[in-house]
Amino acid sequence: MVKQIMNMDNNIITVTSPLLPDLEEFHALLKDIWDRKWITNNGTFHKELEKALAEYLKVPYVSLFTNGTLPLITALQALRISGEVITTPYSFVATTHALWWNGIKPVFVDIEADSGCMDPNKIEAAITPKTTAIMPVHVYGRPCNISAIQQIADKYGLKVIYDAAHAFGVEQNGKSVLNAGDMSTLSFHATKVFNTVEGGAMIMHDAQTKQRVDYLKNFGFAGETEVVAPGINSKMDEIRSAYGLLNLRQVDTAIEARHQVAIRYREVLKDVEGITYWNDIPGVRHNYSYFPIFVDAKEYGMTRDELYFKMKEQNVWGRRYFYPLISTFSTYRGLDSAKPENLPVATKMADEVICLPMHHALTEEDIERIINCIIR
Ligand code: T4K
Repeated sequence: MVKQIMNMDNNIITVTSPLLPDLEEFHALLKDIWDRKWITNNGTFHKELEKALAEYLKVPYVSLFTNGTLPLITALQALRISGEVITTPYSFVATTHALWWNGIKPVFVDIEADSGCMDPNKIEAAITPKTTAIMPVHVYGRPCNISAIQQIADKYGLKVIYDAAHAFGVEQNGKSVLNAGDMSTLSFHATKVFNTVEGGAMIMHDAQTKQRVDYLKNFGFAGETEVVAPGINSKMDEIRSAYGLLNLRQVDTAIEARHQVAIRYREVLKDVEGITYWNDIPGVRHNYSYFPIFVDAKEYGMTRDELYFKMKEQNVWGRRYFYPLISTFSTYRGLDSAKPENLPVATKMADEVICLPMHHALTEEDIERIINCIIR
């Protein structure tokens, strides 16, 4: 309640702001839905959005979901993953929860300091006879070391499921990172570069797998009377599909606006001692979904939390994504792999990070206010 009241204060700059379709255009599509009286279960707009997304994202098949957590849970079901899965502690908690909901033991490995993604050099030591898959995250939309991860997966006969919740539209050397591994999943939550209010998707390589996933997200129904698996209900409805179709038309403009914000931040922050950030990677089409900075308390003269709360006092609401590490939460901290000494890079990153406000609607004035909180 408090949060809601505070959010209405226009003076607050939040970490993100949703990309909203034009209301009149949305109304026109709602009228179509009202006329058709077909409001969910693989309707016209649902089919159109799957097709449009496959084209935009340069991927062969897309299956829409009702959020970004259920495709993770369903991908593990579809590939019949069990036992242990190697994953990263540096993510949103949904990544690891998806394993837990499938009765799978997460095995955490450390991350790379220059990307925040799973460190491929740490994977082999974590493999046991029970390991069946690797679940990395393209965190903040920065691509994982896809080829190194695939080499290990091939050597040990493991599946790879990418949590690509942050990687909408990210490409490396002209190819979508969403084609990597056996499957990738996306989140279309309000806070993402491309949103359908709530929503998500799974990307797969072949029609047969799409068919199976489409059964799984519809209770396992493979026809009117046949149920082939204990599926779940995670279908996207027509209203959010229509909203998504409209947002897809403006997402490139939004990504370019985010890019300009990143350029401004980098121009100024390069001269601030004790604050570091990442540059763009040559050959990568970034989506600028987040702008993490890292605070070296000694050099900067202030801890990350001191800066975070100082910003908050001035109504600049960055976020400490991803602090605390997933491995420190009560569900997971008892695992051997969750020990902080196993995860030194992730522990340090979680202690130093602040994601600065980053969205398409930030004004020059907003950016000045944000920067002025950081430069002393
Ligand atoms: N995997 C990864 C790697 C993920 O990051 C996520 C989700 C998932 C899987 C699961 O996908 P979903 O099942 O969620 O589709 C947010 C999001 O709820 C979550 O989707 C996201 N990752 C995570 C990183 O962040 P919160 O609790 O930090 O969001 P919240 O409500 O505090 O919003 C942040 C700011 O955004 C607000 O201060 C203001 C702004 N905002 C937010 C909403 C919801 C708006 O301006 N309007 C809005 O409607 O979790």
